[in-house]
Amino acid sequence: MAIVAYAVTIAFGVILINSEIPQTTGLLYPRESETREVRSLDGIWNFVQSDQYNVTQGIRERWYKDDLSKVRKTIPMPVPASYNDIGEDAGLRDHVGTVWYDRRFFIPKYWLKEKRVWIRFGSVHYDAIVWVNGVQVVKHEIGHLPFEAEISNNVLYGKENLITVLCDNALLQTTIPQGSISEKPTDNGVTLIQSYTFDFFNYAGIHRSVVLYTTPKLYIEDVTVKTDLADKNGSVHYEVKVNGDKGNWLTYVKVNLRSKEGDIVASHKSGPELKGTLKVENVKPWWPYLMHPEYGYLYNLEISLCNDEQEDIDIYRLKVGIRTLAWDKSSFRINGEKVYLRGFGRHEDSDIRGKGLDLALITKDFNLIKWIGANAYRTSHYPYSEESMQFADENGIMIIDECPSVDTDNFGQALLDKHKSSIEQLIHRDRNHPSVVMWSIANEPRTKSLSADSYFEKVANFTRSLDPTRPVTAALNAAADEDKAGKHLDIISFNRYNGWYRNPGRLDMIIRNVMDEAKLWNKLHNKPVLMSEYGADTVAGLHLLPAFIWSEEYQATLFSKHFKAFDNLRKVGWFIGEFVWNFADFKTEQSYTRVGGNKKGIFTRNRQPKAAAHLLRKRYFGLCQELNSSCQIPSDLYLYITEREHHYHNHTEL
Ligand code: BDP
Repeated sequence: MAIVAYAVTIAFGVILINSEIPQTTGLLYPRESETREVRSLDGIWNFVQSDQYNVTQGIRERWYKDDLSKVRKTIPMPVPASYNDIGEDAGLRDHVGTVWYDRRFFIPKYWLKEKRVWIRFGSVHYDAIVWVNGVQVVKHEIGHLPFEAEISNNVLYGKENLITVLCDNALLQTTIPQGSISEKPTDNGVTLIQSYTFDFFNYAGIHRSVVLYTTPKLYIEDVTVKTDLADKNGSVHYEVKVNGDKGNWLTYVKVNLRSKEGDIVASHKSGPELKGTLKVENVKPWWPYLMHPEYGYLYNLEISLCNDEQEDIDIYRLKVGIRTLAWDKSSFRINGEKVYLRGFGRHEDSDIRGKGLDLALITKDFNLIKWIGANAYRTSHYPYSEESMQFADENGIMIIDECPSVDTDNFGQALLDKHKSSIEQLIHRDRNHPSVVMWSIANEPRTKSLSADSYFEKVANFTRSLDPTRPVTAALNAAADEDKAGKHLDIISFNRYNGWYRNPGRLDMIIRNVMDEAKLWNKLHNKPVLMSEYGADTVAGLHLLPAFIWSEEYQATLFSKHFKAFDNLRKVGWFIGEFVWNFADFKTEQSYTRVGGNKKGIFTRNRQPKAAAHLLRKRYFGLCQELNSSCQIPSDLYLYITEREHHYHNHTEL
């Protein structure tokens, strides 16, 4: 936004806790209830690109005061979707700077009398200003995170209301993630080029759903849930915040916890402090996929706001998984049992829609994750949609939840504030999800300098201060003995491309290198270690024997070398997980190292398996069978896995 020179974002619904970091309030996932309505504004909007050398023109000329079509020729643009791949024009794909969206909507009369009306965006990348009927209602910076505004006083009955959104994709040295913009001569004059070091396409636009929703005038603004387990008993500690005029009445909440079947298993009536604990006998804990026959068990927490005069002033429901997390120098435990994480780094990415929310894609991806026997993934390199977090809860998939900091460098106060803000917003959004088992505060930050040392100390401590119930990690890639951030983390994650960027073609150097590096990280920090990225670009259908880089054979062999290293490391105790890079092929900026994008997926971009996917499936179900007594393996894998088991127990060399 430096081009546009917008002021620091302090969105509606955000107050300052100290001079730097805004504290998010509200933003509960919009759910219908007896007291709330949700209306989607998804669909086709009108869209205009600004002139890259005149990005403030629309603001100066107040394009938000009336339909965009009155000032410019608009094109239809789907919401949610990235705008980049919708057209046939490289100018749209590579646009740098601002774009405008608008559409109109009606509201029913009773909304104005009885309700508060809200507008909520699941995410707009990278930052946004929103006007309703020509009045600015919210500004928000940092993609992949939701924001909202109350618009009760901005909407009208008896007229089609206008909503206008300005979105800017410009990344600078003080944005999260960072980028830079430079001017380059072209055949026709000059142009602005956006550069960034991270390895995924800087898709932009209204990426997730836009909804109007209503709450009562006095409403449940926020709910925080923490859970505990002791023997067969579970506890759910809840805390509710309300907003609005309480009058002279004493306000309290009635809370019911319902089983999956809908039966009330615990109830509580709070005092005026609106918090309390529900005790659940014979609890069904939330377990990761394949760790228990009934994995991903969720209760339904039903909160009803009442006062002495009126019941059910507002009702909000939230799914709750009861589980505990614990970690020490050598293990990571869930419900007291050691966990070995097996999964992926991923991207929100697909053909045409880019990073736009796509429920068909999310559903397919979770089906593939379960097909392959994974139990975890990292939301590399930014927060994923709220809908996918709900899927993870339901399916028992553990999430390492990453903020949008990638390749962080040039550390300064402005960057630190924004980095902290991205973590604050992420934790606010995701703290109630049982699937979230770790916070990742960065991917491949440049951590060799002293300034990185104090920067990451602050970021890690800030994260812990907001949520001490989950460990803090970061996907590191500096050499272990040069890195200055690892000591501030609870769990060490490291990315390394043995046999690819390092010693390409040398499949015979992988096992030793992976083991040596993991051991060094552990020796230096005495903390659990996991490998958060390894892999090889692979063109689906390219077969070369003996294995040669870019072929399916090479990816599969590189994986099996890593598996051997991981099996050796698992025996020493503190090695707690393996994550393939990447789940699926994805789009990047143009470069001669990328054939139509990054091809390290084990699935193609349209989610078809490469040979390595079948191998990984055997690996992940094999691990499951070895580590979890209740693991059910698919019948087509039975023979292979029983043989592997036999092999594992008879070969114990380190
Ligand atoms: C790692 C990055 C990841 C890249 C990957 C690669 O964390 O974002 O996509 O390398 O180059 O360094 O494939």
